Amino acid sequence: MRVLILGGDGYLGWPTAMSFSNKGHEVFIVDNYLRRNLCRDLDVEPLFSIPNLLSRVRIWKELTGKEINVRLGDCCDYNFLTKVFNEFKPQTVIHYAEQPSAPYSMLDHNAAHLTLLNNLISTLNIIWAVKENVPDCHIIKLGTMGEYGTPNIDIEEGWLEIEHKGRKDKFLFPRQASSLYHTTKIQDTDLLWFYVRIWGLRVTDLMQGPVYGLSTDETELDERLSTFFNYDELFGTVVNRFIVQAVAGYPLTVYGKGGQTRGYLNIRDTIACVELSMLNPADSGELRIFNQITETFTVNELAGKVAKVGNERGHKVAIKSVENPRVEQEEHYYNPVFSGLKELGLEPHFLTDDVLHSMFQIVENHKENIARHKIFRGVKWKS
Ligand code: USQ
Repeated sequence: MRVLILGGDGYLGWPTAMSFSNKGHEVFIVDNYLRRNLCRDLDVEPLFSIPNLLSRVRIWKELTGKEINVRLGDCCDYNFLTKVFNEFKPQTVIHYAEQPSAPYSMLDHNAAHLTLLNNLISTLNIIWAVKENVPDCHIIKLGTMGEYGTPNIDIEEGWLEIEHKGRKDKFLFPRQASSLYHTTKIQDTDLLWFYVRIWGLRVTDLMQGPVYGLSTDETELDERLSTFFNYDELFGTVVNRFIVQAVAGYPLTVYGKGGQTRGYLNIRDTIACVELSMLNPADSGELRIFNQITETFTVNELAGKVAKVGNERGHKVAIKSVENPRVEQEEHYYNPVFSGLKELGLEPHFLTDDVLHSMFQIVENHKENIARHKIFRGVKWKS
């Protein structure tokens, strides 16, 4: 497959690029360092520094003999993007090129503006670049389980059949996000669905839950191939944050009552899900939606798991409920369907004690880099 990975420098993009290159796919990456620049500007750099993208692909080639092509540029720049599509003629494009943080999107007006523009214009440009250059190209879009919110009914995989006044139809499952970032993902889905209906594009929307982990087969080849590991409130996801907090002797920051339930997955499974979607593309004129999670936990359950393993390793782990800076339900029903990717062949990696121990080991190796002031800044959803 010729696969174009937009946002290929990111937490998920870089491990995906290496994995696909390793499997013999022809990989082309685009990135504009948005995430790196935001982290630097906001003083929330990851746990350890990462070579720039050009160095990463050089190291990858030295170690494996395999080539990953890179173009540095902005997906919101249509002239740049359409040229990349025209030059590379991808069979699959994977869209990771979004501002991915809910707390960042709620920081201030500038952050809200950047999130909305970046996420929607990049999606619009990809749709047009596909239509104008490679209309048969399969678009794989990273969506989020947060689009659904926490409804008091089971969450289906993307669609819902409704019977109303004796008639039936199928609609996108109701969306009700709880951050501006998550709202932009809903708007992405709407854009894609519109153009699927009008132009017959082939699209897979992956509704992903919070991802944890930092090891894949390829990152383990050499430390310089590691992915970003953020533990700050803006760009760190909750499991990664809790492990760093445990190592730093910082009480685990459970927001509010801690009954918030989400579907989680290992970074290895993100890559597997994207690959399965790529190898089994959506049909032309189809918006196919999968819920990309492997198991569900409350925040309290996650804190308990991390504390148990941390204590076994000699850390004295405390758990503390802090006032919830977000507006979200803290106790709620949560029962999502997530069978589609398993039917395609996904074999999940679960959040076992062994997985937590190996994450602890890597974080302990970089313990001296943990900056306590980065852990909590309390970005409030409403002041
Ligand atoms: N939480 C805490 N304490 C913390 C951090 C988070 O209790 O220190 C809670 C949050 O309030 C939330 C849950 O843990 O209820 C998950 O938070 P998160 O920061 O791990 O994840 P979230 O902000 O929802 O966003 C992350 C990714 C995003 C992705 C999303 C999937 O940053 O890109 O789309 O997970 S989902 O949450 O399913 O929408």
